[in-house]
This record gives sequence, C-alpha cells and structure tokens, in this order.
Amino acid sequence: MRILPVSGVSSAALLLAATAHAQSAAPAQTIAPPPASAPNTLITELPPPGFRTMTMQTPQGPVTVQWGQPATLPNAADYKATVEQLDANGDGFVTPQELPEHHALSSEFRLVDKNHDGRITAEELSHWQ
Ligand SMILES: [Ca+2]
Ligand SMILES: [Ca+2]
Repeated sequence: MRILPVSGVSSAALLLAATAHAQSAAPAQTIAPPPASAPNTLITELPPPGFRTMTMQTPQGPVTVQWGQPATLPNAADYKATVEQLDANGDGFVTPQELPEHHALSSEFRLVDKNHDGRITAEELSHWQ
C-alpha cells in the first residue's frame, strides 16, 4: 500500500473545506432581515413640550433631529422685560450696568444691541422678545 502524495491530500482537504464553507454559508443567507416596523431613529420617546423634531432622509437611512428648549424657561419673565422696567436712570436706554445680575438680557446684550452702541432701546428690545 502506497502513501498518497501530499499534494493529493491537500487537494482533497481543500475540496472538503470548500464544501464545508459552502454548506455553512448557506444558512446565513436565510436569516430574516429586521422587521420593517423596527424603529430606525434615535428617538426612543416623545420629545418634551417645546421641542420639535424633523426627520431627514440620508443614504444611511432616515435621521431624526430634535431641537428646541423647554417651553418654560427659569428666567422666562426676563424676556418680557421692557426698557421702562430696566432703565434705572431713566434716559430711555438700557445699559449692561442697569441689568440685574444673571438677567437673560445680560448674556444676550451684544445680540440685542443691534447697532452696537452699548445701549438697548425699546425698538431693539422689541426685536428680541
Ligand atoms: Ca438707562
Ligand atoms: Ca443699541
């Protein structure tokens, strides 16, 4: 009895391996895709009041964006302030020095002061509210 050449064994082994691979690969193709109803967004719960959502279609699938801020701000009353209320020296303008500490207008003074003269007029304030 002769021993088979090594090359013959290798070919047989490769053939077996290829067959085994083909058999093991077949079931993988039968795995069912996720249900179409599965959520494909980052939203797991309804947004809080005051937030808005928008769903955009992207090549990777729909992407839902959520933005906004709570409807009730801790300093919401600051946004209803008038020049008359804030104008401590009665010159008709509001300056940063006249604003109470931590007033909402303090952090946004540069935005509200449209003409950057360091004073906020009633007209400028009306655009902010
Ligand atoms: Ca003033
Ligand atoms: Ca101004």
